[in-house]
Amino acid sequence: MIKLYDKAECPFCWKVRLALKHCGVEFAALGLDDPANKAAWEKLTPFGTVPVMEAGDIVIDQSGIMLDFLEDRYHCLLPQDEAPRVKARTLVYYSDNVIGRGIKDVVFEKREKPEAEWDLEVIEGGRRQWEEDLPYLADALGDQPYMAGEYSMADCALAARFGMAGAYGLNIPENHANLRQWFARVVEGDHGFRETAPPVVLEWLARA
Ligand SMILES: N[C@@H](CCC(=O)N[C@@H](CS)C(=O)NCC(=O)O)C(=O)O
Repeated sequence: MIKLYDKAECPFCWKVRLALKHCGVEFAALGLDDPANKAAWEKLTPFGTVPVMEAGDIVIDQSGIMLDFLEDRYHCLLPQDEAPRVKARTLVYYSDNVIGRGIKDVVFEKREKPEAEWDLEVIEGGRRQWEEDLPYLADALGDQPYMAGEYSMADCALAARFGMAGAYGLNIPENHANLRQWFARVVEGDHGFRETAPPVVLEWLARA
């Protein structure tokens, strides 16, 4: 059984949980709030980050390499043709390095402080950044059902980011109807979204 040292709200971790689910791989998510898990995790990574995956003798401490590992082993995360494979990987990169920046500002501001102490300028700046980073994704998606045509690692990565965005008050503006439909498809489809979501996202979905 694969072990995944993780944190519920970490988007890199959620991306991997979604990928494992999609590939039909059984795994144990080991939260670092348990001191035994934390001690085991510390020995496995020089980076000090989550997620860390243990698959038998194989230890992986970068989420992108975990996706590649699952794809290599199970052929479950990328389309067959070359162009959509490149596109899926490019969108994972965008998810890891670009779309998260506005979301992170908002999440950190809201999560770490009581509402009375929120810096509204930081939150507004994060919202603006989020909205500036969306058109690239709307163009990439176009009228396809999923980011690279069929469901792929790109959808796993972006579903986690959009889930966290929604839970912390960042909506998909109405002018991006295709992104709204894509997100609804990911949440409501058989993709393990709810089963792998952190509590804050489930609470948001229950309210919405
Ligand atoms: N390049 C790493 C980035 C992972 C990462 O930044 N994880 C964050 C949590 S979302 C982390 O562990 N930060 C340090 C910490 O939480 O102490 C990967 O893709 O796995």
